[in-house]
Amino acid sequence: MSSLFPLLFLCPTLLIMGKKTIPVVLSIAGSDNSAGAGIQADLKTFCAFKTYGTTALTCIVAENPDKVYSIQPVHPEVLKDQIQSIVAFYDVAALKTGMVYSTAAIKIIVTALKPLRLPLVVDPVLVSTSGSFLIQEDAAKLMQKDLFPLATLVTPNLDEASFLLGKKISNPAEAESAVKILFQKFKVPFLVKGGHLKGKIAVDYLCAGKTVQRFSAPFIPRASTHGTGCTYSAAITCGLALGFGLEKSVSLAKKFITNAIKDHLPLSPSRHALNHFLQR
Ligand code: PXL
Repeated sequence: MSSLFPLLFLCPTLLIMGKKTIPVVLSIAGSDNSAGAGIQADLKTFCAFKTYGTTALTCIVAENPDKVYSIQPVHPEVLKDQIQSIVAFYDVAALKTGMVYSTAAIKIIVTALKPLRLPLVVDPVLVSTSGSFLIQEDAAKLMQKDLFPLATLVTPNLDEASFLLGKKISNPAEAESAVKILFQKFKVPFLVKGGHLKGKIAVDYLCAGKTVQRFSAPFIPRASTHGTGCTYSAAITCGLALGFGLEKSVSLAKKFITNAIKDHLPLSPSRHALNHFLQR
């Protein structure tokens, strides 16, 4: 016990009775039964970061990486109970939202999260990699008005950033200027993911104040991209839950998503998936 004492003194919040506690994270998102994106991707990422992942389902999507077959929203009262059951029982360290889909879901989420004031990563999911809309039109507006103000970070890809700005982003300079405009417009930190610009390096742009920080990694061509946005935002959520600041959380998550793409899992000779087995 005496040898444990200095450790207990150094990390009082991490150690209870000599055992390290594990941060609890919550994902409020849709189910992707093909398990590359959505809640399934989030849970795999939460495991890789050694956090305890919990979920609140907004909708059930029947899909594979090629095609969305159908979307069934979860009843708003059931969504509300899922969130309440978690926050009433666990000390949630950080959370994320993914596919929210409807205005009814957004209203429930905003009402539940507002009083909690927890670190929140909002992945503004609009369209699937296969090209289907994953949000209703009025919900896309309400998400900006009511959910964005609660965010610690909003993580649009280029298409989502273009939609939020009402202007196409087609080169790195435009992506860098977009992140500044989005930060000024919504007054919360933004990470614009430039991966889809398809140069030799994939650069993401973070603006949380006056300056823009760049996060670069080699662009990996011809690899699975289904679920990269979900995985990336889940990884950032883990960083925040583990006590890292915003920049460090993004840089850890960027490393994780880059490796998950690079070391993708061959499911068959022609199909592959992100590798969530990697440790952060
Ligand atoms: O990658 C976006 C996304 C998010 N959430 C769910 C999805 C998808 C893509 O298909 O199914 C549930």
